[in-house]
Amino acid sequence: MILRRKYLRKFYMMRSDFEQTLIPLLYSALHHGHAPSVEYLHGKTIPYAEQPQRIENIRSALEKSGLVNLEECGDSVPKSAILKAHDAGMVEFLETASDRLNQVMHSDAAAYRPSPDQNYLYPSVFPVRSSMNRLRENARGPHGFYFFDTEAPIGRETWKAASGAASLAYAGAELILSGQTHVAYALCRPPGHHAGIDFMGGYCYVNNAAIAAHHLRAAGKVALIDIDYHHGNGTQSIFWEVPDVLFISLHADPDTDYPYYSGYADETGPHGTIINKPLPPGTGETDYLAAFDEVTPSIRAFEPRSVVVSLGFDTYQDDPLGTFQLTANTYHKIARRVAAFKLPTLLIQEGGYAVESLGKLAVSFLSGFIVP
Ligand code: Q9C
Ligand code: ZN
Repeated sequence: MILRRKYLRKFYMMRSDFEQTLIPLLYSALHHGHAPSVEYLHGKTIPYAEQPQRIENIRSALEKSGLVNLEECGDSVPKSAILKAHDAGMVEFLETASDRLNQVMHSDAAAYRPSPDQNYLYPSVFPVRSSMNRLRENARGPHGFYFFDTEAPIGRETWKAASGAASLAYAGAELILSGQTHVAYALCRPPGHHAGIDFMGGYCYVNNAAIAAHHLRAAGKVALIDIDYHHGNGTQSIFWEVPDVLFISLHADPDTDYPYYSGYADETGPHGTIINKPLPPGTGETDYLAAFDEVTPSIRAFEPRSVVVSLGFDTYQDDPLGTFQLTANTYHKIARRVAAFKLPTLLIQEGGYAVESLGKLAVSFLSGFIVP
């Protein structure tokens, strides 16, 4: 990202109380290259919920709100920063599968494609690592090795989009490390929190929040607060053994909700730096904020030097994937709580599928960081 000095002087003059006038909004048009049309549910195809318009609606609402200053970024994340969060084999698989899509879609390619006009590779057979763990270089299997579900199809531009999203997260961390801002919002798409060390799924390929948090470790301990509706299983895997990153996730109970096989309260990690708060289906504002307030003392006690928020809006009452009943105003209240830490804070876009409402939810959230 290129920072213009004039612009920095103009917009990022810090106020002593850690609040500021305009929040940098990091955006890249690269996300448009990644747009699968369908996902699979119970043997049928349904429209792919994670669509480009999500980000465009958030961007236009925030621009109209006057809360942000848009900063367009290119694909600038160093490979070494991605490799702090991910297995090199997985990253190479993603990159080369995107580059060589027609070749990897071999003779039974049709079996992996929803329709002939959709050039996306859908994985279909997944190894249980303990007993199925061979991936030979020339293997022409069903592309499932690095996946845990069918919901992260790979198209020709998927790597570019994912790497573009990671670039926004990385650029946001850079802005914070350089002291030029105390709050930044990275409009990442595709999202990242289901992408783990060596697995992808749930619309996620590269873990944007984890890449940012790894970078922010340079300035000290990091608290990564995941408020997406779904458990951040990928982020949890990446920081499981990392003692200077506290991972806190509030999400729908895995007994009833995706990703089902992680996110229980007894998953605390070898250093006690993982905090999972599973919440029952239908959770509303009062119970949600009470759960948030319960984890606040642990966050303060950890004494982080910065905060990353995995910001999903699929906890909204009208979200088609979630069951929670948060209102637009709830996001303002959550943001006030995050702002109250008075720490440099990087917001990373995760899920949220009530496409027409996302703009107002983002405006409500960001308004919590602005002094009235
Ligand atoms: N029947 C994010 O919000 N669909 N990913 C679950 C279960 C996958 C959500 C369908 C939801 C993934 C970033
Ligand atoms: Zn989600």
